[in-house]
Amino acid sequence: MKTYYITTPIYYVNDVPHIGHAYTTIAADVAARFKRLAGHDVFFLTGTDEHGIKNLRVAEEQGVSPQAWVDRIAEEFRRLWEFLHISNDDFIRTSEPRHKKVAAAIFQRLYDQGDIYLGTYEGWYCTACETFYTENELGPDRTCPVHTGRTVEWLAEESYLFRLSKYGDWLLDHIQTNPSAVAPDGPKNEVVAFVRSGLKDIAVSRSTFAWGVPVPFDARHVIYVWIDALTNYITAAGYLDDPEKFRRYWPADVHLVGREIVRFHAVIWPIVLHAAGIAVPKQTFAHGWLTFGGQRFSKSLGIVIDPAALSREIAQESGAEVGVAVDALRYFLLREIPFGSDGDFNKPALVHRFNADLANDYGNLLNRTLALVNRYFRGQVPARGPEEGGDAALREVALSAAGTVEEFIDRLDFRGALEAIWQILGAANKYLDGEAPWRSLREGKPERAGAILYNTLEAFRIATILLSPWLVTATTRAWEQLGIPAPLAAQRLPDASRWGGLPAGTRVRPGTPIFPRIEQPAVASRGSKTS
Ligand code: ME8
Repeated sequence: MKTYYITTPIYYVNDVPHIGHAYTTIAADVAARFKRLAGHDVFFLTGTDEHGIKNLRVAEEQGVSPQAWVDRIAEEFRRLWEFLHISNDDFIRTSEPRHKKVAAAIFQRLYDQGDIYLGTYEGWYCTACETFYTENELGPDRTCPVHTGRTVEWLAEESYLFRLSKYGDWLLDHIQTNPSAVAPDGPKNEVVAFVRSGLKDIAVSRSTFAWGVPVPFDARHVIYVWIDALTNYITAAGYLDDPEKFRRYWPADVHLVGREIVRFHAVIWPIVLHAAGIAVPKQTFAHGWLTFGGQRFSKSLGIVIDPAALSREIAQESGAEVGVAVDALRYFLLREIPFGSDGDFNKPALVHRFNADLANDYGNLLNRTLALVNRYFRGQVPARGPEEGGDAALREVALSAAGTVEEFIDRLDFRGALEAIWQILGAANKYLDGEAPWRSLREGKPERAGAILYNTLEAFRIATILLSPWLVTATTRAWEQLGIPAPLAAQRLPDASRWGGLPAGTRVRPGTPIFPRIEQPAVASRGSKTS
């Protein structure tokens, strides 16, 4: 069985999660669910990055111990992921013993072989990024290049340094021979240019605070939070504790990250692994940045979107169940913004997608078809009948579109995948309108009417299986209404690649609309900006 190991960044616990964190995690979840559907043995990892000055300072501000603080916020992340239907197989916290052991072992190994040495590090440090910058990387007035307006601090301290400089040529060669090691092209070119400009050794320990993994051979230092954090990906895969598991899942297929942390993942991390004699991940994929009104999410500016509150709001405005509203958010984020590009979050655009795509194209297709089956066929799926009219064309569109979805997912092109599924729904809606089973009924041709309803439902069945990674609750409800006895969770990709899988005679169970329309004036405007 093929394996698929996908990760999200482990998030800092300096604050509660927001929609930016949810964006990455939902994307990883959809890929993980799709790969399970495709029959892969999937390992999907997320977690929290709990050490370092950034987390420590917040705990101090709150007047609690760092451990108490990180326990509290890690729990918030866990709860949010459950609410958003995230199907992670593990949740790693860097304060766990299993992880500290691995971080220390890697550090020791690099030290033993001479790749880590004691020196002094001086430079401009941004505590929000937990990273040093050179003078010419800084913004105006010595501010952080990532955190606009934030002043950096000059730090000079005794520190262990890692010989990053030794491995630049190896990395360039690695990226050249593995063209998909970093994707998409923008971040990849940025990484290559950065490595070409010459890598400097980096500080990999801190000695001015103690909230971290102690350097195993020098208790005055803790391991730099980024080295600590990156090793989470091998800890959870069983690096020290479970060699069999590690062989099975490592190297990871994809590290999904936001663009601002691509250098850590695509420069430092592969070099650390390579130096330590461990295989490097197959790909780091950097997606775009989500903004609101063109601005970064920022608590101080009052720009925060809580995905749980937003989902509840959508549920209330539409009358849909909360799980279905969560599905709409999952769908919207991955449909509206091409994955890899930046995009602005916009509620009217979400409402528009909810009504046009989910309520109309998907939900209403089911409602109107099942209503006819109920009324004219005693609630039982009619026989398929011989192919005529637009039948073969619908079948061909559905099967050929279904056949492309996995390739889109392999490229993390979620929008492309959804557009392919929408070709099926678009064709089915057009088919139902064009073939007009109500006309066949009027003309006294109930078999033909039955065949048209069969084909429509069959296209709907295929779309439902394919959509299940995005619309976790809604597709389950749709499947219940279709009445197919085998559970949706037991369906695999081949079930969406054959025509005729819907058993004639199945007793359908029409229910209330899964996506009731959101009635509000705002739906007319569609200002979502993508770039
Ligand atoms: O960087 N748009 O943690 P972090 C898109 N602990 N994605 C966003 C986003 C936004 N506005 N805001 C956050 C760290 N993200 C480190 C990672 S990994 C070994 C250590 C997502 O809490 C995106 O994935 O700052 C980004 O890279 C990540 O959250 C940063 O989370």
